Amino acid sequence: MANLVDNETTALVCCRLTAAGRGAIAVVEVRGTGASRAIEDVFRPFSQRAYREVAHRKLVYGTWAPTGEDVVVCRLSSEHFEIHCHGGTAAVDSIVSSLADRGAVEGMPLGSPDPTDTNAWRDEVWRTLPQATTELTASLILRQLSLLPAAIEELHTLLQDRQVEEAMGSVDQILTWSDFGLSLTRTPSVVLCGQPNVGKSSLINAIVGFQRAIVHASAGTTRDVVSQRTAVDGWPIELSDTAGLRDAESPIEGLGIENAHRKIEKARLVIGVFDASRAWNDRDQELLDRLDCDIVVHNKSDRAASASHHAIEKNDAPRPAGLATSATQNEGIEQLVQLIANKLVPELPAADAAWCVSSDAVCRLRDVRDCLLADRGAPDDRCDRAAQLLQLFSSNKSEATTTGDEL
Ligand SMILES: Nc1nc2c(ncn2[C@@H]2O[C@H](COP(=O)(O)OP(=O)(O)O)[C@@H](O)[C@H]2O)c(=O)[nH]1
Ligand SMILES: [Mg+2]
Repeated sequence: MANLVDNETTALVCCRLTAAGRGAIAVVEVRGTGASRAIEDVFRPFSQRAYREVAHRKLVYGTWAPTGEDVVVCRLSSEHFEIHCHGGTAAVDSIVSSLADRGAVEGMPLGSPDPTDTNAWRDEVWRTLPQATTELTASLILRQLSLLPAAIEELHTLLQDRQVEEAMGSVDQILTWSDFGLSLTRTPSVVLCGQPNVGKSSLINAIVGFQRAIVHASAGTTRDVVSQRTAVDGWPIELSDTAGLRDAESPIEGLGIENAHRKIEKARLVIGVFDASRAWNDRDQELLDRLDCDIVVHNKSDRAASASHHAIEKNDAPRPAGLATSATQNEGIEQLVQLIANKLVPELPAADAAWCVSSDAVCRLRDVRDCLLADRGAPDDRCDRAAQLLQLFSSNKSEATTTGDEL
């Protein structure tokens, strides 16, 4: 993080450095002339020492007087601070509001693009950035800081030159990857399901690397949906373990199975887990047919040899294709992680492709597209209207709620 130059008079600005409600801890930055006075006014260090005596870059634990919240404050330079507080939106809102009471205006973080050079398309990207939860998604969003405004500028030139077809092509190109862009700030749900005791909880634990879900040899151990946010190959996911799908033996287990079905219905990716240590049976087949799995996993592969031998002897139905894993031996887990990542993001946009990362920007471009497509008016007029629409968003986003029809 860049520092402010001491003794330079600058506007008092505060900003939220972390995405709303995403983490356990949130960070608010305050900088500019008067920042130290504002902090000293509201921050009470537990050490009882006056805050102005604390050395730069030292973390100081104390109370935010207006709310009584515990916070940690770090002075980065004379008039530049970071306040680390509870991650919930209420704590952040109250800190921002008490800073506003002391004259701070909410702005962009230090190091963000030049605030005098306003560009709504770039600012949208910048504002979306804190919502990225992994380095990979953040770096992909960051790329659009320059690519999207450049593509919009090119589009604007095409519209001014009244090249309808080319402008249309350019809009479509940006919109093509915009669903991907929007997905970078979302966390898709990936659900593991299957019969009891096949190793679903063990697989979840092997993937996340710690004992998130209870594992036990008795069937019906997992009764509720147990979820954990993690990342596969850099892509954020919410991984959920579910109750084993069978005829419930108790009302509580029945409720867990209902929850599992609800979770499966809403999931972006469903992983069906089967037991490779047993022969493939009718119940497995019935579940496979019912679940519409994106990935089929045959777990307990460490004990698969005896099962296949048994199957040949008994002439059992052949096991369908799927990934062999052993949660207890940690085999096939990396391949499973890779497979999840490939299913979620089968293709990446070209490194120089421009796309939107916020729904506001997508809506605006769709308006521009509708404007160009309109079957009324001469092509030149449509271009002019579309250019105006683009300009409205670019110059003042808040005014840009008018539709193409209103222009
Ligand atoms: N041999 C072997 N046992 C496993 C494997 N995965 C899980 N188990 C065992 O199978 C039992 C049920 O596992 P659990 O993860 O609770 O299954 P769930 O009911 O599907 O969640 C436990 O005793 C686990 O130790 C595996 O890959 N190999
Ligand atoms: Mg379980």
